[in-house]
Amino acid sequence: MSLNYLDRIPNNVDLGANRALQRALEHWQPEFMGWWHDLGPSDFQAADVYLRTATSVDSKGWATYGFVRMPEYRWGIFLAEPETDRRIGFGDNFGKEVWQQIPGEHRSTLRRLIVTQGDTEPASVEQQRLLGHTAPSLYDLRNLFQVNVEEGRHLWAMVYLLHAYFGRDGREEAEELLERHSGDANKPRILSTFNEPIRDWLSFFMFTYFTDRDGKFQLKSLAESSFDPLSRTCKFMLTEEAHHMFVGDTGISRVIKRTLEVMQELNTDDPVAIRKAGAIELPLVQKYLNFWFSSSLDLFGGDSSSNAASYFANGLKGRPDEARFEDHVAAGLTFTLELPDGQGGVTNEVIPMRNAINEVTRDAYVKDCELGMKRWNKLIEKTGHGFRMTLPSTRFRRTIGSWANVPTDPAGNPISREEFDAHRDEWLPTEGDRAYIYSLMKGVLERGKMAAWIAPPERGINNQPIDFEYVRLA
Ligand code: BYC
Repeated sequence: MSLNYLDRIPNNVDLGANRALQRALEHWQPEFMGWWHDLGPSDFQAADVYLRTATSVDSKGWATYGFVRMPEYRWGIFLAEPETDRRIGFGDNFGKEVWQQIPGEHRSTLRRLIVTQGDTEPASVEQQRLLGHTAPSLYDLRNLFQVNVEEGRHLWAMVYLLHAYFGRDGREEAEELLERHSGDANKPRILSTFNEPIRDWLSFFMFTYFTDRDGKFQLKSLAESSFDPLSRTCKFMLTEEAHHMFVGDTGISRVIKRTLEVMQELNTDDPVAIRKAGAIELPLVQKYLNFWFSSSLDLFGGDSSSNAASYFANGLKGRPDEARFEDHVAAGLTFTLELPDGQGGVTNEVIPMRNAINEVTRDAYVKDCELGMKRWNKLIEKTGHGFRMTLPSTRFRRTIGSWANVPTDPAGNPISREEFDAHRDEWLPTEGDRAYIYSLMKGVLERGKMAAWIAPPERGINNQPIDFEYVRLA
């Protein structure tokens, strides 16, 4: 299924055959470009960036690399290949044919899910828009822009669905996706994490590790949808998403690696000495991790959710990798939640499995997050230092679900508000910590150079050397 790059909007959905849809999307295109210009990466629009562009939806060899100016990136509509005789994989309609059109009774719910997904994509670009100026190297600058253009493409993916399947309402929602803005007091983005500012690269790496990984799990759940165009759209988005998490994973590894080098050179783990040498002490990396992990956990919604139960029952949104479960109907199953008992303790509550789908997804996410800890701790272990990176408990610093606003320590033990406040600065970045991280953020945009707070990557992009001129500044 080849991608048509001759059309104004590249696509593999035979857009040219549906003139009305094509016209509507061509009308939205300049609005998107206006948004990109105003709220996309600040400056660098005239720079030539070594970007990958999708050329096929096959998982092998699906992209080419070349120098592109960001405004000339070909944002397009690409769906994974249709699966022959695909059947509904879960819920009350298990085994029936998937839908190529939306059943009327599910229209508003599906629209809401697609809008929520779509809203996060431009939000992340807005959050990251100033980072280019403080990139630690040209390699990192290129990765930032790769992530940004692809989040822009993911917005296109959702806007296509809105335009193609939701008529006038969908077109209005597509406009509003460009009208809400991250952190805007009057028109904020829908989900909490996407209104958090990202002013430094440590936060960027944490965001791409933890928040993009929520994206992975949400897309996996939506890829199970009975609404086949949504499923195919999300499948291809997942192919692109992998690089974003790679940026986070390797970014955090490189920060830790550099800190370990400094600790070895100075033979100390004294934060003052490490900061003096311009690196980031490991407990501070842990505080940033605590912040972004807990914020990203909220993105899975409440632990007991009737919304999630009805998405599942109706086949709109499943569990990630539904095939790995034995019972795809999950009607009689239960799940045991650990809840605060309101008196400083913990109590168990058994709820129907379908109501616990958000929790099941969150559990899978937490397991995936743990893989990074293992890798990073291996790096630390090798140098003989005793510090270990750990994921805080899923109860820690939550604002959504049963543990919302229940003070706990990072291990998840309920504590008093006073105790939490007394320890807060040990667990989460302080203003002073943020100011220190911010003081390190000075753009290093000379070819082959790297900021002192981060180690070089192990390899370059697409077999290019690390000191390749990944961005040719104008
Ligand atoms: N902030 O039943 P509940 C990505 C709302 S990231 C604010 O507990 P439900 C990306 C909820 O909307 C992936 N509000 O939860 C990453 C509901 O509101 P209403 C994005 C929140 O509905 C990096 C109420 O609380 N994709 O792709 O089961 C860069 C009660 O809801 C939050 C999706 O999220 C929150 N954190 O699940 C770029 C997939 N959490 O209805 C991109 C689509 C919950 O009472 N979205 N609420 O007004 C969904 O599947 C669901 O909407 C959620 C919530 C999983 C988010």
